[in-house]
Amino acid sequence: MKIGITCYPTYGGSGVVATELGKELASLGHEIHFITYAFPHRLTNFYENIFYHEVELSSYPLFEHSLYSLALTSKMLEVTEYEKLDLIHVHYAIPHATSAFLAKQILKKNNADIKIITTLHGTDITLVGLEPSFLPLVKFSIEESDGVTAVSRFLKEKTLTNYDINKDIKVIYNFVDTELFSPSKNELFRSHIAPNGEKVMIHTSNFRVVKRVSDAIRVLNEVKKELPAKLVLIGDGPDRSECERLARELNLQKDVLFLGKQDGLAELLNAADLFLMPSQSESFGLSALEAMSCGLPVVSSSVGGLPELIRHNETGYIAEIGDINRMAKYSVDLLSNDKKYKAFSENSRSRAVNEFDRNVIVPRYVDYYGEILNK
Ligand code: GMT
Repeated sequence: MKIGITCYPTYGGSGVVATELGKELASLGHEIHFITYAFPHRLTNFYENIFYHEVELSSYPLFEHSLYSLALTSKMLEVTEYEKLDLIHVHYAIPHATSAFLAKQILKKNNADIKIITTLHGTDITLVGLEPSFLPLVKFSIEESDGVTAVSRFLKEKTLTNYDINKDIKVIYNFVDTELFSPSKNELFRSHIAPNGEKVMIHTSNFRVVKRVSDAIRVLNEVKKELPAKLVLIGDGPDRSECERLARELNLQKDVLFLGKQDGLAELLNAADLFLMPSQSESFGLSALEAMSCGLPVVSSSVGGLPELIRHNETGYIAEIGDINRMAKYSVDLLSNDKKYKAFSENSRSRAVNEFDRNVIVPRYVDYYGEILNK
């Protein structure tokens, strides 16, 4: 198949899923064309059958604001016509699904066709898409897509009810490369961050308010009352300064390590014991899956699709959103009981390998493409 992929190419789970999917599809022999405004950051090597088409933004003086959605449509049209694409798979509804719809209409006028598949990832449905000005547009773009997938049952249900949509939405969970994200203790980094044998908790995110990173810091504060511990925070974003302020206020500046944006995530996860995900909204939780694949149990909030990923009392623990004391109690419970910790760690790894490995999930996308193309 010849497949166009559009996504947000820089940091963020939807871009990671889209790029890793493109790499997997290419390794299965499909021809992949990324149509985005920047080079996807997870495309680290040269791949024979992966092509990149940059969406160019014109800077005509009259256009005070960038016309990205229209520029994207134009690029989709150009690539579809010249590369003879079979389908375009857009990740994150806004504005990608709308741009793709427009491209499809223009192609129709020229007696050509393209199938559009939209994957819903999270805040495109639960936050931004619900803004009154966007809602009708998002609803329309979903309804007009030839195929729609959602990354959890939770997100599918939210879409159907919040947008009053009557459409078949296929749930395809996030996936992970369990060979890359595999347990392999990183003693060197660990000795650097926890020189006195402290337990290490870790969290990675884009530091948006919905991630509630400050809860992770408060959890550390409680855990430290029971055992020596450190917290590693990876990523950057709008809430980081507030988190740094909180760490100072709680006198935790030596115990919370802000590492900023990092590559080599698997190595960093392997220097930690436990992953914290206290989010306010999380349609799946890709970063928690990557941690589980490295054998880290997860302590999370009970929101969104997290209960579809994390098995309470088996691969980790789930607490009410904002319930710092309970999250801390669960963390201490795991970090102070070697036998229990080992069992949870093995369960996490097995669940990642058996249920969410790339070889389990990617064929579901391929089958779905076939289904939509044959419709
Ligand atoms: O929806 C977002 O906030 C953006 C998106 C991203 O690009 O980071 O994240 C979502 O997509 C991921 C991949 O499918 C999911 O694993 C995340 O749970 C989801 N984030 C939220 O729902 C907050």
